[in-house]
Parts: sequence; structure tokens; C-alpha cells
Amino acid sequence: MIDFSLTDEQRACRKLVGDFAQKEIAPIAHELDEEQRHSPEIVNKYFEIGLLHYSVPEEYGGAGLGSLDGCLFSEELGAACGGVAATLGGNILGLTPFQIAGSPELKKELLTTHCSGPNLAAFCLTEADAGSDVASIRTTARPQGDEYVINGTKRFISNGGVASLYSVFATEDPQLGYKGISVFMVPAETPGVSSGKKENKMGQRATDTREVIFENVHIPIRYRLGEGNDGFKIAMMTLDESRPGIGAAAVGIARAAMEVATAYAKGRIQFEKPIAAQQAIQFMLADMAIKVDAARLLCWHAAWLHDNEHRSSKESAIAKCFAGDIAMQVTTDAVQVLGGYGYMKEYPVEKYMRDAKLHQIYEGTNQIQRLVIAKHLLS
Ligand code: COS
Repeated sequence: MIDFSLTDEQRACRKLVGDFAQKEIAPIAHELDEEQRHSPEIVNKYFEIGLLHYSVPEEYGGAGLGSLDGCLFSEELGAACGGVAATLGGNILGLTPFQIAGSPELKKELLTTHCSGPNLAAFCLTEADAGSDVASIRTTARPQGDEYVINGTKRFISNGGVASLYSVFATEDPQLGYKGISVFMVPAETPGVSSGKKENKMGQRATDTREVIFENVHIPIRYRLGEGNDGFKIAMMTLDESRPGIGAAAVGIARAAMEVATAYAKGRIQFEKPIAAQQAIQFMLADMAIKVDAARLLCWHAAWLHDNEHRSSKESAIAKCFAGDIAMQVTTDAVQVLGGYGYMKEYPVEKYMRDAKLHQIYEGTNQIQRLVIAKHLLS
């Protein structure tokens, strides 16, 4: 049976997030972008409506919702501001390794505290010389008595300077390649943890993106997730889970661009009629709608697979890749529909275009997604 209808609860939550996004985020999205400013106020308000930690089980203080729910929220947030969507999504991403591999005792200790307030987490995987090539990370974790000592620098970390909890991937033995990587939960207040300068980004400027530096950071052995040396697989499982949601945020950006382009085309008079009367414009708008709907369905399908405990690596990669690519195409075309006005900062479409670009890069470039897809096809 195929059923595309959402439950009453899903429709209500989507409306809650959509209203929140349009009331609290969209009106200041331009300002946050111009000032390259993270907004703790938005995080506080999202916490107050009960969805900041939506994916965490209720017993640890979350809302116990699934990946498909996450897609619904991400699309609404993305439609209001890609940067804020990445901030709020970055929290869920940072917590996902914990949810996959944390012991119930550690969850009770760290996750419950995290979810009791408007706190953000961050996923610390990427390094200066290890982006797509996860296996080559150089941050080390050395066992010392009943502790681990972590040393290294993570780069391009979303929520890097504003998170209170980090999931940190580090190698216990660089000679072992991906088989030597473990993952640790590290509270930001731990001595030796600091953040570097804020990156000056092209888009998604409302997200605080920085280096996170670990200098002789001592953490108890129990802060390691899983069995040890299984960090690579935990990272891959995390990305399988997060990619439909990140794709959905791209769908939101594309949808917003389509809506602005459609409204503009109806009102812009050239040659004595609205430009929407020209087939050239109609075809561009129709192609936007095709792409937005197709991407949304791919994201929902991948999320549904995950929620129903099916392996979703290929479908998650397809969803993230397609949604990121169409977001770039749709936003670029939206700028074109608005012409000279689209290129100006008075209209939101140039921001959509800048925000969309990152969707082809982060959480695995779209070239990496194609590698994952091809590997599944060929294996
Ligand atoms: N779930 C569980 N296990 C997985 C997995 C997944 N999705 N993907 C791979 N694995 C396992 C494999 O089964 C294999 O295990 P065994 O050693 O037991 O056989 C192991 O992990 C190595 O897998 P594989 O050989 O496929 O790894 P590759 O080095 O060929 O490919 C890619 C890894 C390139 C796909 C990976 O490094 C990647 O996704 N890179 C992008 C990282 C990224 O997204 N960075 C952005 C950071 S977040 S902003």
C-alpha cells in the first residue's frame, strides 16, 4: 500500500513550524544574513514550541519524532532562512551519533541535560585535510588511565562557537585508517575546548560556522560512544539519517524561490502584460514546480525508509543530491525571472541562491552522494 497522506499530528506540527518560521525567522532573515549573525532568540523560541530536540526520545527530554517529521520541519525552516535551518538541523545532526550509539546511562547523564534547555549540539567530523575523505582525520584520542585525551582541530563546524555539546570523531590509531576512528561526546565547557574565528561565508550566514579546537582535552572513557573503533560506521549511519532532512531544507529554499518568482511574474508588466503571460516564463515556473515536488517526494521516501528501519544509504544520498541540485537550479532560475531585481539584495532570491549552493557541498558533496549511489548500484 502507498499512502502519501500525513497524520493529523504531522499536519499540525508542520503548520506550527511553518507559522513559527514565517513569524519569527523570515522577517529577520535578511538582517541575519547581512550581519552574519546567529540568533539565540530563535533557538530559545524553537525550544519553547517543543521542537528543538524533536528527534530525541521523550524519556530524555525530546519530542520522540521521526525522520519524516524532521523533513516537514526542515522544509518550513529552509523556506524562511537556509542559515537558521542549518543551525537548528545542526543540533539534530550533532545529537544523532549519540542517539545511534550512546549507552542509556550516558544519554541519561548528557542528553537529558542537553534537552532540558535551548542548547545546541555540533557534529565535529570535518578537518582541514579531511572533508570527503573521512578516513584521513588526524584528530587523536589517546586512552590514558580511565580517560581519553583528545587533540586536534575540526573545521567548518556548523554551530562551532555556539554549541554546548560536540560529537567528535577522532582516531585512536591513524595506521588503522577508518577502522581506528571512534566518536566521543565532549561538553563545550571541558578545559582545552575552544572555537576559532567565525568563517565569512557566501550563504547560510545565520549559522555560526567555525573551527573547533581540542587541546589536551580529558574526557572520561564513558563519553566514548559505541564499542570504539566503530566511529566511521557511526558517522555513515548518522549521515544516512540526516541527509533526507538536509534535502528537505533545500526543498524549502527552492519552494520559497518558486513562490517569490511566481508572485513577481504575475505582477511585473512588460510589453503591456504580466511576464507570467509569456510561455518562456511559464515553462520556467513549471520546471520549478516539477523539481520541488520530485525532490520533496525523494526526501520523504528516504525518511520513510529510515523510520521503518530499512537501510536507506542509497535513497538518502539520492534525496540529498537531487534536492541540493534542484535548489541551485530553481533559485538560479528565480533570479532570472526577476531579472535585474533578482540580482539586488532588496529581493530575497539572491539570498536563496547563495544559501542553496551549500546544499551541494555540506553533509557530503553531491559528488560523494553520486559515489555512494554508484557503489550501491555496482555492489
Ligand atoms: N552505514 C553503515 N556502515 C557503512 C555505511 C553506512 N551508510 N557506509 C559504509 N559503511 C561501512 C562499510 O560497510 C565498510 O565496513 P566494513 O569494513 O565492515 O566492510 C566501511 O564502512 C567502509 O566503507 P566504504 O569502503 O564504503 O568506505 P569508502 O571509504 O569507500 O567511502 C565515503 C566512504 C566516501 C562514502 C565516505 O567517506 C563519505 O561519505 N564521505 C563524505 C563525508 C561527509 O559527508 N562529510 C561531510 C561532513 S558532515 S558536514
